[in-house]
Amino acid sequence: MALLISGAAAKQAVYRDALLALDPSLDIVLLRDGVPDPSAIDAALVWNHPGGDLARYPNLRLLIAQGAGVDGVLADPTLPDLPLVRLVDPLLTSAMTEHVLLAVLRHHRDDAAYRSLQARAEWHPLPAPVTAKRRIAMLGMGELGRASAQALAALGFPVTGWTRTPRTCGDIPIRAGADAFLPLLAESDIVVCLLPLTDATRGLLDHAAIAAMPRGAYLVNAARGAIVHDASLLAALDSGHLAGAALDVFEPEPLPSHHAYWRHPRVVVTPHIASETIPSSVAPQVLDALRRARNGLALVNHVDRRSGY
Ligand code: NDP
Ligand code: OXD
Repeated sequence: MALLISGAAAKQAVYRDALLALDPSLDIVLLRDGVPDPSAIDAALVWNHPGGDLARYPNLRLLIAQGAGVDGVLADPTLPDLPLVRLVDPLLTSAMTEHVLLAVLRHHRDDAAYRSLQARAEWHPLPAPVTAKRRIAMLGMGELGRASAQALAALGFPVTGWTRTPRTCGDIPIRAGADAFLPLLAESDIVVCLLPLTDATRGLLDHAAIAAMPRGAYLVNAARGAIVHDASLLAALDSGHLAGAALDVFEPEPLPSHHAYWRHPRVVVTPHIASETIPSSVAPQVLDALRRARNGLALVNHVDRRSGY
């Protein structure tokens, strides 16, 4: 049986090489090269897989997403009802923590203001920011949100997490459920979004949510673009209700060149680079998933398709 790999053409080969380095006996087919025998495919390692294609492999038994978020995989209406696992990787987590720290600290330490002062050669110290008074809401306290929340708390920021189900995370308080959402936003100076995109989170950061944030608050979205209602965010930035936003993810991607975010003075745009999956780092868990599925063992990081993450 063979593993099918999709995704960006060049990356398909990088995944293949990383997997073969661990197990040269693997039979691997790259989607970019065509699939001579669809019945030979029993597992697929997928990203941006062409819609409808996964329904044409009669012996497919396992889907592995090439990332942490599975919204793209689940978006295919013809996706076969098969076990889906996602990646949880220390390098993915630490890269996201770096991204979140950078975005938060850039705002917290008035970096935009100092850059424009420098551009005018003006020596003008601003009031020192008080870390202990900058309240941060971490929306999503999963693999990525927890690590970012812990790193921010270690710097002295008061961090509160938000989850779907009640959770604990050391000393970091967590509020759960829809009723806790707006009250948490109302008392947060920085909101970091690390939620999965699901039916429940699509458009969650809408006009009402953004209006609930205090005047001068800041938004960091490194989750998925469709969680934010763009027109509401732009209106809040234009009016000065929000001080700014650091956005790594958009709907659609790539962000069209005419989009207002690109040139907005209060927006920092990055091209979905907060945390990239590194094939050599995740290859052992891909192999493990494959072995488990082929031997009928319980899967790790198995996605609950009802909740969508
Ligand atoms: P996890 O599945 O580990 O965690 C998701 C968290 O979100 C959990 O705490 C979960 O709550 C919470 N959550 C889910 N739905 C809701 C809801 N309706 N209300 C409140 N809380 C909710 O995900 P990861 O931390 O691994 O990844 C998060 C997302 O980050 C990914 O789905 C992906 O979209 C994005 N991502 C972005 C990258 C980038 O480069 N920009 C890179 C990698 C991922 P509970 O604990 O109760 O289950
Ligand atoms: C992911 C991503 O979900 O890269 O892993 O966005």
